[in-house]
Amino acid sequence: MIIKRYIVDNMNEAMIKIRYELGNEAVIVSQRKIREKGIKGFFRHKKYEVTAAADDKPKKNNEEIIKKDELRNEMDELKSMMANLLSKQSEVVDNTKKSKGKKLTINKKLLENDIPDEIIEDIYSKVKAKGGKNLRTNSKQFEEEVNNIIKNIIKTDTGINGRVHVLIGPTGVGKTTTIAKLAGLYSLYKNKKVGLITIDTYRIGAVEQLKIYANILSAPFGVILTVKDIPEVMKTMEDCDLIFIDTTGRNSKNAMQVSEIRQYIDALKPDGIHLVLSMTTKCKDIKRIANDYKIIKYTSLILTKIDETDTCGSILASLYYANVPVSFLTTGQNVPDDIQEAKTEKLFNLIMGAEQ
Ligand SMILES: Nc1nc2c(ncn2[C@@H]2O[C@H](COP(=O)(O)OP(=O)(O)OP(=O)(O)O)[C@@H](O)[C@H]2O)c(=O)[nH]1
Ligand SMILES: [Mg+2]
Repeated sequence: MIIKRYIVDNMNEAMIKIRYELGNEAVIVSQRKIREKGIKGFFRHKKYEVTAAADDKPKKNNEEIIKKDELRNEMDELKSMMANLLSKQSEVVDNTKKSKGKKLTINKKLLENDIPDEIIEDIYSKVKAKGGKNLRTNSKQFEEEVNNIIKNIIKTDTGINGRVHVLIGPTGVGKTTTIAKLAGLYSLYKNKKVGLITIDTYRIGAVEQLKIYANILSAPFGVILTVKDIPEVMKTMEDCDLIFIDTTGRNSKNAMQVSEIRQYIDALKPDGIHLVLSMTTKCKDIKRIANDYKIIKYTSLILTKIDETDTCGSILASLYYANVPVSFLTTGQNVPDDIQEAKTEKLFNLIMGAEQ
């Protein structure tokens, strides 16, 4: 409450001042006639002392009040316009979120399975090139087109064609174990006479490792120390239907080591050169390995350690970057059971995370 005292000549003046300073709502609390003190005051007009009161802050004048009211109205209008705009905007955001959510269904599947962005982009541009330009990425049709393109990338080979097969690849991916599995599969289940050879004399114990499997299977076994040994060792295997040759695991970044393997392969002239890749390898590394090993013209892929990974984007990456069919998958350490011929449907399900 504000209380203010005015000394005025008349009540009219008092009302103007009070309205101006305290606003329309102000009330006059008291009024009385007064004279100024002293002799001078005796000869002057009487004055009025008016006391007025108003609530809180003084409302200066009508004009200001009107302006304030106008401002308030404008503010209210603006507020309701903003609210309108915001609700429309959030509708748009909601719709975008919803469509993104749907769009993510196929995109999410690809990303969740660690399929490299580069491959996803290529698949999407292929869908568009095939006439899917106007397809929404969240539509069923778009998803079907993506699936078809992935199935087209997947190529499988019926396995072992021809007589002599070499397994190559990075260190520790499972080359020797896979040779033992293949030898077991073909000798025990397919009644083939299988011979085993190793040219891996680099790693301690590597010869022994394969020799043990050869002994278990009663398969002929040979060791190639130099390129010159090849004809002689191959002669000892003349009666074999199938010959599997193990090689030293090589870091593909070392071009010298890779070309050393190539010298042996050029001399061996095998029917199949199988690049063994572990599916626990990062897709970026798969790309590099697949490219580095291209100087040895590998004819197929053997994908190992499928059991050790939850995401099989590495399968698609291997197929995409190597551009040769997959012949076998290995799914564990058990010799010879944990191996199977590659089948498109199985690979597709693994890539899309529908199968573990
Ligand atoms: N979980 C799992 N382990 C595997 C698979 N294949 C091989 N291994 C294991 O991987 C390890 C390496 O296997 P090796 O056969 O010696 O690999 P490599 O490629 O011959 O190795 P280097 O000769 O040293 O280059 C062994 O412990 C195998 O039992 C598989 O499919 N799944
Ligand atoms: Mg080995």
